[in-house]
This record gives sequence, C-alpha cells and structure tokens, in this order.
Amino acid sequence: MNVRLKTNDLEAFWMPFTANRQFKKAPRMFVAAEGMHYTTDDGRKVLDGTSGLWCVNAGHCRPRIVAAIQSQAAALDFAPTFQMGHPKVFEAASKLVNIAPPGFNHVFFTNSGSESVETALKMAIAYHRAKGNAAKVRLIGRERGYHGVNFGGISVGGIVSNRKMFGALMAGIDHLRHTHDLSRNAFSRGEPEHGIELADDLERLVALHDASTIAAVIVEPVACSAGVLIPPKGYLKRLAEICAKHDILLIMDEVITGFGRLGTPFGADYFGVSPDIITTAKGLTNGVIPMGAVFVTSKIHDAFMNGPDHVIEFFHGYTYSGNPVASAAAIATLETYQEEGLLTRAAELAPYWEERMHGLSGLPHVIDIRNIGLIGAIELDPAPGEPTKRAYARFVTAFEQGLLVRATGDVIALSPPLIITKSQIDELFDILTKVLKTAK
Ligand code: PXG
Repeated sequence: MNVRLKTNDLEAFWMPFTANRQFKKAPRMFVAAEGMHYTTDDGRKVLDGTSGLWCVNAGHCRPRIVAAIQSQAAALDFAPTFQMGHPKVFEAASKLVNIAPPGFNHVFFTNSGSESVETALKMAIAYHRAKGNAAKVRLIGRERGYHGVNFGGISVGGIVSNRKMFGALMAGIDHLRHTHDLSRNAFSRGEPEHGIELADDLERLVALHDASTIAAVIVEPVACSAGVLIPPKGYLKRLAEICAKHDILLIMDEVITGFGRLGTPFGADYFGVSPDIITTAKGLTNGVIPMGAVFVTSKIHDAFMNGPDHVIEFFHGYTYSGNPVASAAAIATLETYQEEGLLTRAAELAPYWEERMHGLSGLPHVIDIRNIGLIGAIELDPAPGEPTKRAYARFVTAFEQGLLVRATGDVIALSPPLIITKSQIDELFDILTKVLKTAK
C-alpha cells in the first residue's frame, strides 16, 4: 500500500500530544497493520514495541475482532443505554466480571481511560455521600501520576506539563510523593526493594486533612506514562491497608495494567491488593474501538441502590456508554484473550524479557533499566540543557530501523503486544541495542 500525503494536507489535524510543527515537517505514517507489525506509507514493516499506545494487547487486525465489529455495525449500529438496553452490552459486562478480581461484580462503561477516571472519582464522592458521609470529598493522587487529561484526572495527576497551562484545577486535591528513587533502586529487576515507607505519606495527609474529609486515593499500580515507575515491594499493600483503616476508597487506575500486561488479568491480581474501584480502557477492545470500563465491588454499587425504584441512582453516563459495536469488540477481544491465554502469557515471557532488558545496561547514556510483566523502560541521562531530546532521537532512529518504541521524557518505554514470540523479543532488542549504540 502506498499512500503519500503532501505536507500541505497535514495542516488541518491538530495532533494530540505531538510537536505538530516538527512532525509535519517530517511525518511518520502507518497505513496498515497485522499481528506484531505496522506497515509504513513507504512500505516498510515496523515491529510494534508499544502495542500502539499500550492498547493493542492481542496484536493487530485480529480476525475475530474485525468480524465482530463488521457484523455488529450491520446488525445494530447504535442503541441507547439510558433507560434502554441491548444484549451485547450486558454480555460484555458479564464477561468482564468473570475475569475481574474477586468481588468486582459490576461494570460501568465509558469511552476512554480519561472518562473512566472521571467516572471513578465521581463514584467515590457520591458513594460516601450515599453512606451519609457528605464531608468525605477530598481526592488524593500521586506526584507523577497520569490519570488522563480531563479536569479531574489532571487534578489528581502529577505530571507538571499536563497541569500547568490549565488553571486552578479541582479544589480539594492533595498528592502522595512519587516512588521513583534511582539513588536506591536503579537497575532493579521487577519491584524495587526500597520505598515501602512512601505509602505512609497517606497517614501524613490524613493527619493534615483528617480522614473524615477524604473520599479516595487514586494510583496506577505501575505509573507508566511518567516513565514506568514500578511500586516498591509492599507499597501498594500498605497503601490499601491505610485506606481501609480510614474508610478511604482505593481506586487503582489500570488503564494500562488491565488485561494481562503484567501477566495476570489485572494489576490488582499481580500485587495481591483489593481496591474498591478499578478503571480500565485500552486493552478492553484491543485498541480497535474506543471503550473504557470502571469495575466496582458490590460494596460500592449497592450503596447507590437504596432509593425508590424509579429514581436514577447515579446521574452520570455517556451517549456511547456500552455502544453496541464497542461491546461486540470487547466480547471478541476477551474471547481472543481467553482462547490464546493472553491474560497470563506475559508471566511466561517475563523472565526472558527481563534478561534481554537488563542486557542493555552499560550502553551509552543508560542510567536505569526497569521491567515488570511485559513492560520495560530505559532511562537516559538527559542531554545537558535539553531534556527529552535524547529519548526522542532514539525513538526516531528506532522507527527508521523498523521498531516502534515510546519516548516519554528521557525514558524509552516498551510494552509489546502479548502475542510477541521469543524471536521477536530478540529482534526488538537487537534493533534497540544498535539504536542505543549509534543514536546521537
Ligand atoms: N489512566 C492511565 C493510567 C493511563 O495510562 C489514561 C488514564 C487515559 O486514557 P485515555 O484513553 O483517555 O487516553 C491513561 C492513558 C504513554 C501514553 O505513552 C499513555 C496513555 C495514553 C497515551 C500515551 O505513556 N495513558
């Protein structure tokens, strides 16, 4: 396939999270994809080292998912889920509950990770109000956290560039410190040894604000967007214990860790932690159709189900919550995951992945390597006075050499589709080694 666009044709699309002027001078285009590979507009194959944007967990253009979308679009394109229903959305929710951690019996549908986060934050505040604790309204996030780009998400989030241009944000928010500590944990394999005590930050915030004013804590099990920050051993368990002690809900934002990324269906399974709410999106439909899902325990759900039958219990929802085509895509995606054992496959690959990841140590400018499940990150020493440039240059060189990686800050992040083979892992690291050796 050869679809070349002229530079002038690129003006209309204001690209998200992109240096638009730089990109449009030298665009990089994909025109097709299959399995582990993209095809570029000049006909080159590029190995997908990032599952698109952490979402194509089963690999590209999977026939079962394609067929499900095609037939659903032809049979029932749209049906409201406000005071109406259609079978696929109930089937999708039931299938999700079947793979969810114990106790997560209910699912609320959204269209993205950002919307899942907003939904979860609203649920948490409304839950406490329904229980008669109307003062529990504060939300606690964490420095370097990423919870999407809407106002609630950037307020609890802790990535400065995502916040500083956008005003005063939500009131009543505070943040835990982040857990990244290269001085103690550089080149850790899996969960780092040091930093469990950072969970006690929550006790500090409770002492400051009082638990009677705090609704929820939201954290990513692994903070991927900020450069793959892996929680120290025992950290999440301790955080969950402190939440439970103070009747503070724990929201785990599993938009990336959901659907097999760590080698278990969810990060909550991996870390043995029981949150109250889990936010997801991305892998839910294999990235093909926008859809998100918020999983809640019966404790949360049932707290809403107590007024008269005719009254709407939760004044919240999106036109496309549980859209039929998205629901069909989710069902086919879950069937693909199950048939191929993809929700646990990363556990089998993780030891090999870890070996190859740490084989990159000693290459120029590499100051840390970290890995968990089928996620990896290489942190580079920033170029003097020009942070982010080094990782970006390696991302461009890798693309030219036939590998898609993600550059965030001075970190190169990897998260290939869960169908990757050992020989493709070799190919990925062979290209990356060359790139790290030669890029300027
Ligand atoms: N929560 C988490 C934990 C995420 O990682 C979102 C919410 C927002 O999802 P939506 O669907 O609204 O984008 C995310 C998204 C990257 C990268 O390369 C990460 C995300 C999105 C795009 C790029 O780190 N995470």
